[in-house]
Amino acid sequence: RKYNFAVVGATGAVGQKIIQKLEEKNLPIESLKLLSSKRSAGKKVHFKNQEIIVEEATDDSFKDIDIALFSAGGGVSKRFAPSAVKHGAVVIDNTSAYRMDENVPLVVPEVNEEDIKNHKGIIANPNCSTIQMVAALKPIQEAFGLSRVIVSTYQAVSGAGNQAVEELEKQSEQYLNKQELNAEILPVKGDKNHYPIAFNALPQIDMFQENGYTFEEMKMINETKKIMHAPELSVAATCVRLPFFTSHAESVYVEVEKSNVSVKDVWEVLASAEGVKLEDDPSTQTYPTPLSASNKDEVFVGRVRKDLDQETGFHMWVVSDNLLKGAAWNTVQIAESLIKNNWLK
Ligand code: 11C
Repeated sequence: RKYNFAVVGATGAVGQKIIQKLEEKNLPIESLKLLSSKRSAGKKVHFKNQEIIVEEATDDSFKDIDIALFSAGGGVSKRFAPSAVKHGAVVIDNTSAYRMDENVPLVVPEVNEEDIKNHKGIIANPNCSTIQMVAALKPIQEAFGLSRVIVSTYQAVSGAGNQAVEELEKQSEQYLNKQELNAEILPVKGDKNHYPIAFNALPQIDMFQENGYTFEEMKMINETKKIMHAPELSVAATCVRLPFFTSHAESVYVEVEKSNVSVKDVWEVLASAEGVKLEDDPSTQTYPTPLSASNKDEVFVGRVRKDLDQETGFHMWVVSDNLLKGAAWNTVQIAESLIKNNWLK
Protein backbone atom coordinates (compact mmCIF):
# COMPACT_ATOMS: atom_id res chain seq x y z
CA ARG A 1 0.00 0.00 0.00
CA LYS A 2 1.02 3.58 -0.65
CA TYR A 3 0.36 6.62 1.52
CA ASN A 4 -0.69 10.24 1.13
CA PHE A 5 1.96 12.52 2.62
CA ALA A 6 1.92 16.23 3.46
CA VAL A 7 4.92 18.40 4.32
CA VAL A 8 4.13 21.59 6.26
CA GLY A 9 6.92 24.17 5.94
CA ALA A 10 7.85 22.79 2.54
CA THR A 11 9.94 25.79 1.47
CA GLY A 12 12.03 26.06 4.68
CA ALA A 13 15.56 24.71 5.13
CA VAL A 14 14.38 21.53 6.91
CA GLY A 15 11.24 21.14 4.72
CA GLN A 16 13.43 21.05 1.61
CA LYS A 17 15.66 18.37 3.15
CA ILE A 18 12.58 16.33 4.14
CA ILE A 19 11.37 16.35 0.52
CA GLN A 20 14.86 15.35 -0.62
CA LYS A 21 14.96 12.42 1.86
CA LEU A 22 11.43 11.25 0.96
CA GLU A 23 12.62 10.95 -2.62
CA GLU A 24 16.06 9.50 -1.89
CA LYS A 25 14.80 6.82 0.53
CA ASN A 26 11.97 5.85 -1.79
CA LEU A 27 9.10 5.82 0.69
CA PRO A 28 5.79 4.31 -0.55
CA ILE A 29 4.20 7.65 -1.47
CA GLU A 30 0.86 7.78 -3.28
CA SER A 31 0.69 11.59 -3.22
CA LEU A 32 2.70 14.45 -1.73
CA LYS A 33 1.03 17.70 -0.70
CA LEU A 34 3.32 20.63 0.01
CA LEU A 35 2.02 23.25 2.44
CA SER A 36 3.37 26.57 3.68
CA SER A 37 2.36 29.99 4.90
CA LYS A 38 0.52 32.32 2.52
CA ARG A 39 3.85 34.07 1.78
CA SER A 40 5.45 30.98 0.19
CA ALA A 41 2.32 29.54 -1.42
CA GLY A 42 2.53 29.29 -5.20
CA LYS A 43 6.23 28.33 -5.27
CA LYS A 44 7.08 25.22 -7.30
CA VAL A 45 9.11 22.37 -5.82
CA HIS A 46 10.61 19.36 -7.64
CA PHE A 47 9.75 15.89 -6.35
CA LYS A 48 10.72 12.84 -8.40
CA ASN A 49 9.67 13.76 -11.92
CA GLN A 50 6.96 16.20 -10.93
CA GLU A 51 6.71 19.87 -10.11
CA ILE A 52 4.46 20.37 -7.09
CA ILE A 53 2.89 23.75 -6.36
CA VAL A 54 3.10 24.73 -2.71
CA GLU A 55 -0.32 25.50 -1.17
CA GLU A 56 -1.25 27.64 1.80
CA ALA A 57 -2.00 25.43 4.84
CA THR A 58 -5.61 25.53 6.04
CA ASP A 59 -7.67 23.30 8.34
CA ASP A 60 -8.97 21.46 5.27
CA SER A 61 -5.53 20.73 3.85
CA PHE A 62 -5.28 17.43 5.74
CA LYS A 63 -8.29 15.60 4.34
CA ASP A 64 -7.13 12.15 3.16
CA ILE A 65 -3.57 12.70 4.40
CA ASP A 66 -2.01 9.64 6.13
CA ILE A 67 1.27 11.18 7.34
CA ALA A 68 1.92 14.91 7.88
CA LEU A 69 5.48 16.08 8.47
CA PHE A 70 5.54 19.48 10.21
CA SER A 71 8.56 21.78 10.16
CA ALA A 72 7.30 25.35 10.12
CA GLY A 73 7.82 26.50 13.71
CA GLY A 74 6.00 25.72 16.94
CA GLY A 75 3.15 28.15 16.31
CA VAL A 76 2.19 26.52 13.02
CA SER A 77 2.30 23.06 14.62
CA LYS A 78 0.04 24.18 17.48
CA ARG A 79 -2.31 25.78 14.96
CA PHE A 80 -2.60 22.92 12.43
CA ALA A 81 -1.44 19.62 14.00
CA PRO A 82 -4.79 19.13 15.81
CA SER A 83 -6.69 19.57 12.49
CA ALA A 84 -4.39 17.08 10.80
CA VAL A 85 -5.00 14.54 13.58
CA LYS A 86 -8.76 15.18 13.44
CA HIS A 87 -8.67 14.29 9.75
CA GLY A 88 -6.95 10.99 10.61
CA ALA A 89 -3.36 11.86 9.77
CA VAL A 90 -0.40 10.94 11.95
CA VAL A 91 1.71 14.06 12.56
CA ILE A 92 5.49 13.92 12.90
CA ASP A 93 6.38 17.28 14.38
CA ASN A 94 9.84 18.75 14.06
CA THR A 95 9.27 21.67 16.47
CA SER A 96 9.42 21.95 20.25
CA ALA A 97 5.61 22.43 20.48
CA TYR A 98 4.73 18.94 21.74
CA ARG A 99 8.06 17.34 22.70
CA MET A 100 7.57 17.34 26.46
CA ASP A 101 3.84 16.48 26.29
CA GLU A 102 3.46 13.15 28.09
CA ASN A 103 1.00 11.89 25.46
CA VAL A 104 3.49 12.50 22.67
CA PRO A 105 6.35 10.07 22.01
CA LEU A 106 9.70 11.82 21.44
CA VAL A 107 11.65 9.54 19.16
CA VAL A 108 15.08 8.79 17.77
CA PRO A 109 14.48 5.43 16.07
CA GLU A 110 17.92 3.99 16.95
CA VAL A 111 17.20 4.76 20.62
CA ASN A 112 13.46 4.34 21.36
CA GLU A 113 11.68 3.20 18.19
CA GLU A 114 9.11 1.20 20.20
CA ASP A 115 7.74 4.43 21.74
CA ILE A 116 6.25 5.28 18.33
CA LYS A 117 3.52 2.70 18.77
CA ASN A 118 2.09 4.59 21.78
CA HIS A 119 1.29 7.66 19.70
CA LYS A 120 -2.13 9.28 19.82
CA GLY A 121 -1.75 11.06 16.50
CA ILE A 122 1.36 13.16 17.16
CA ILE A 123 4.98 12.01 17.34
CA ALA A 124 7.69 14.57 18.11
CA ASN A 125 11.11 14.81 16.52
CA PRO A 126 13.71 15.97 19.08
CA ASN A 127 15.99 19.00 18.90
CA CYS A 128 18.98 18.47 16.58
CA SER A 129 21.69 18.69 19.23
CA THR A 130 19.77 16.20 21.40
CA ILE A 131 19.30 13.65 18.60
CA GLN A 132 22.98 13.22 17.79
CA MET A 133 23.97 13.03 21.46
CA VAL A 134 21.43 10.35 22.43
CA ALA A 135 22.37 8.27 19.36
CA ALA A 136 25.90 8.07 20.80
CA LEU A 137 24.78 7.69 24.44
CA LYS A 138 22.33 4.82 23.88
CA PRO A 139 24.87 2.06 23.11
CA ILE A 140 26.98 3.21 26.07
CA GLN A 141 23.94 3.21 28.38
CA GLU A 142 22.96 -0.29 27.24
CA ALA A 143 26.41 -1.79 27.63
CA PHE A 144 27.73 -0.09 30.77
CA GLY A 145 24.90 1.92 32.40
CA LEU A 146 25.03 5.71 32.46
CA SER A 147 24.87 8.02 35.47
CA ARG A 148 26.02 11.43 34.28
CA VAL A 149 26.36 13.46 31.08
CA ILE A 150 28.02 16.88 30.68
CA VAL A 151 27.93 18.32 27.18
CA SER A 152 29.30 21.45 25.53
CA THR A 153 28.12 22.11 21.99
CA TYR A 154 29.66 23.79 18.96
CA GLN A 155 26.60 24.50 16.82
CA ALA A 156 26.23 25.57 13.19
CA VAL A 157 24.34 28.72 12.21
CA SER A 158 21.85 26.80 10.01
CA GLY A 159 20.21 25.65 13.27
CA ALA A 160 18.97 29.22 13.64
CA GLY A 161 17.50 29.28 10.12
CA ASN A 162 18.28 30.74 6.72
CA GLN A 163 18.50 34.32 7.98
CA ALA A 164 21.31 33.32 10.33
CA VAL A 165 23.13 31.62 7.45
CA GLU A 166 22.87 34.84 5.42
CA GLU A 167 24.02 36.88 8.41
CA LEU A 168 27.22 34.81 8.74
CA GLU A 169 27.91 35.17 5.00
CA LYS A 170 27.46 38.95 5.10
CA GLN A 171 29.42 39.48 8.30
CA SER A 172 32.32 37.35 7.00
CA GLU A 173 32.59 39.65 3.97
CA GLN A 174 32.29 42.72 6.19
CA TYR A 175 35.05 41.41 8.48
CA LEU A 176 37.43 40.65 5.61
CA ASN A 177 36.71 44.06 4.06
CA LYS A 178 37.47 45.69 7.42
CA GLN A 179 33.91 47.05 7.68
CA GLU A 180 31.74 47.23 10.77
CA LEU A 181 29.84 43.98 11.42
CA ASN A 182 26.08 44.32 11.16
CA ALA A 183 24.31 41.98 13.66
CA GLU A 184 20.50 41.70 13.51
CA ILE A 185 19.64 38.01 13.94
CA LEU A 186 21.98 36.06 16.23
CA PRO A 187 22.18 34.90 18.94
CA VAL A 188 18.35 34.87 18.93
CA LYS A 189 16.17 36.75 16.49
CA GLY A 190 13.51 37.56 19.09
CA ASP A 191 15.88 38.66 21.90
CA LYS A 192 16.89 42.28 22.64
CA ASN A 193 20.61 42.27 21.84
CA HIS A 194 22.41 40.97 18.76
CA TYR A 195 26.12 40.16 18.51
CA PRO A 196 28.33 39.30 15.52
CA ILE A 197 28.76 35.58 14.80
CA ALA A 198 31.55 35.91 12.19
CA PHE A 199 34.94 35.08 13.74
CA ASN A 200 33.21 34.85 17.10
CA ALA A 201 31.52 32.34 19.50
CA LEU A 202 28.15 33.04 21.14
CA PRO A 203 27.26 31.19 24.36
CA GLN A 204 23.52 31.70 23.88
CA ILE A 205 21.23 29.50 21.77
CA ASP A 206 17.55 30.38 22.23
CA MET A 207 16.19 32.43 25.14
CA PHE A 208 17.48 32.42 28.72
CA GLN A 209 15.29 30.60 31.24
CA GLU A 210 14.82 31.59 34.89
CA ASN A 211 17.45 29.07 36.06
CA GLY A 212 20.22 30.73 34.00
CA TYR A 213 20.28 28.00 31.33
CA THR A 214 19.14 28.74 27.77
CA PHE A 215 16.12 26.98 26.25
CA GLU A 216 18.46 25.01 23.93
CA GLU A 217 20.36 23.76 27.00
CA MET A 218 17.12 22.81 28.77
CA LYS A 219 15.94 20.99 25.61
CA MET A 220 19.12 18.89 25.66
CA ILE A 221 18.62 18.13 29.35
CA ASN A 222 14.88 17.34 29.38
CA GLU A 223 14.63 15.65 25.98
CA THR A 224 17.60 13.36 26.72
CA LYS A 225 15.95 12.05 29.90
CA LYS A 226 12.64 11.48 28.09
CA ILE A 227 14.07 9.74 25.01
CA MET A 228 16.39 7.52 27.07
CA HIS A 229 13.70 6.73 29.67
CA ALA A 230 16.17 7.92 32.29
CA PRO A 231 14.57 10.53 34.57
CA GLU A 232 17.36 10.03 37.13
CA LEU A 233 20.21 10.61 34.66
CA SER A 234 22.10 13.78 35.53
CA VAL A 235 22.59 15.94 32.45
CA ALA A 236 24.15 19.41 32.14
CA ALA A 237 24.61 21.35 28.91
CA THR A 238 26.34 24.49 27.63
CA CYS A 239 25.29 25.39 24.09
CA VAL A 240 27.46 27.63 21.92
CA ARG A 241 26.96 28.95 18.37
CA LEU A 242 30.03 29.00 16.13
CA PRO A 243 30.64 30.52 12.67
CA PHE A 244 30.20 27.52 10.37
CA PHE A 245 27.15 26.59 8.33
CA THR A 246 26.27 22.94 8.83
CA SER A 247 26.59 20.12 11.42
CA HIS A 248 26.70 20.46 15.16
CA ALA A 249 29.70 19.17 17.12
CA GLU A 250 29.60 18.23 20.80
CA SER A 251 32.17 17.52 23.48
CA VAL A 252 30.40 14.94 25.65
CA TYR A 253 31.63 13.75 29.07
CA VAL A 254 29.91 10.65 30.46
CA GLU A 255 30.18 8.62 33.63
CA VAL A 256 29.24 4.97 33.27
CA GLU A 257 27.96 2.72 36.06
CA LYS A 258 30.24 -0.25 35.44
CA SER A 259 33.88 -0.20 36.60
CA ASN A 260 36.92 -1.22 34.57
CA VAL A 261 35.47 -0.19 31.21
CA SER A 262 38.23 0.56 28.70
CA VAL A 263 38.33 2.88 25.68
CA LYS A 264 38.44 -0.27 23.54
CA ASP A 265 35.16 -1.44 25.16
CA VAL A 266 33.53 1.91 24.34
CA TRP A 267 34.88 1.80 20.78
CA GLU A 268 33.41 -1.67 20.33
CA VAL A 269 29.86 -0.71 21.33
CA LEU A 270 29.96 2.50 19.30
CA ALA A 271 31.36 0.75 16.23
CA SER A 272 28.46 -1.70 16.17
CA ALA A 273 25.71 0.82 17.05
CA GLU A 274 23.04 1.50 14.48
CA GLY A 275 23.31 4.93 12.83
CA VAL A 276 26.67 5.65 14.49
CA LYS A 277 30.02 5.74 12.72
CA LEU A 278 33.21 5.59 14.74
CA GLU A 279 36.03 7.73 13.29
CA ASP A 280 38.68 7.60 15.95
CA ASP A 281 42.41 7.08 15.48
CA PRO A 282 44.80 9.60 16.99
CA SER A 283 47.75 7.92 15.21
CA THR A 284 46.32 9.01 11.86
CA GLN A 285 44.58 12.20 13.15
CA THR A 286 41.22 10.59 12.37
CA TYR A 287 38.16 12.30 13.91
CA PRO A 288 34.96 13.79 12.51
CA THR A 289 34.49 17.54 11.89
CA PRO A 290 31.42 19.58 10.90
CA LEU A 291 32.65 19.69 7.28
CA SER A 292 33.32 15.94 7.08
CA ALA A 293 29.92 15.06 8.63
CA SER A 294 27.81 17.35 6.44
CA ASN A 295 25.39 15.83 3.91
CA LYS A 296 25.63 12.45 5.64
CA ASP A 297 22.95 10.61 7.62
CA GLU A 298 25.10 9.13 10.39
CA VAL A 299 26.20 10.38 13.79
CA PHE A 300 30.02 10.40 13.85
CA VAL A 301 32.03 9.82 17.02
CA GLY A 302 35.74 10.29 17.67
CA ARG A 303 38.25 11.35 20.35
CA VAL A 304 37.04 8.70 22.82
CA ARG A 305 39.31 8.79 25.85
CA LYS A 306 39.23 7.97 29.51
CA ASP A 307 39.06 10.72 32.11
CA LEU A 308 42.38 11.01 33.91
CA ASP A 309 40.86 11.21 37.41
CA GLN A 310 37.40 9.66 37.30
CA GLU A 311 37.72 5.88 36.67
CA THR A 312 34.22 5.63 35.18
CA GLY A 313 34.49 8.87 33.17
CA PHE A 314 34.94 9.14 29.37
CA HIS A 315 35.15 12.03 26.94
CA MET A 316 34.07 11.91 23.30
CA TRP A 317 33.40 14.16 20.29
CA VAL A 318 30.07 13.72 18.51
CA VAL A 319 29.30 15.35 15.14
CA SER A 320 26.29 15.12 12.83
CA ASP A 321 24.47 17.09 10.14
CA ASN A 322 21.91 19.15 12.07
CA LEU A 323 19.54 19.40 9.09
CA LEU A 324 19.67 15.64 8.29
CA LYS A 325 19.95 13.29 11.32
CA GLY A 326 19.21 16.36 13.47
CA ALA A 327 15.96 17.07 11.63
CA ALA A 328 14.85 15.83 8.19
CA TRP A 329 16.36 12.35 8.20
CA ASN A 330 15.16 11.52 11.74
CA THR A 331 11.65 12.70 10.75
CA VAL A 332 11.62 10.53 7.64
CA GLN A 333 12.99 7.57 9.65
CA ILE A 334 10.00 7.90 12.01
CA ALA A 335 7.67 7.85 8.97
CA GLU A 336 9.47 4.74 7.64
CA SER A 337 9.07 3.04 11.01
CA LEU A 338 5.34 3.90 11.23
CA ILE A 339 4.82 2.25 7.84
CA LYS A 340 7.15 -0.73 8.31
CA ASN A 341 5.67 -1.65 11.69
CA ASN A 342 2.08 -0.89 10.76
CA TRP A 343 1.80 1.62 13.63
CA LEU A 344 -0.23 4.24 11.76
CA LYS A 345 -3.53 3.02 13.31
C1 11C B 1 19.62 25.50 16.93
N1 11C B 1 18.96 23.38 17.87
O1 11C B 1 20.67 25.00 16.50
C2 11C B 1 18.47 24.62 17.32
C3 11C B 1 17.57 24.44 16.13
O2 11C B 1 13.94 22.93 18.73
O3 11C B 1 13.99 22.08 16.76
C4 11C B 1 16.44 23.45 16.34
C5 11C B 1 15.31 24.00 17.16
C6 11C B 1 14.34 22.93 17.57
O4 11C B 1 19.45 26.71 17.04
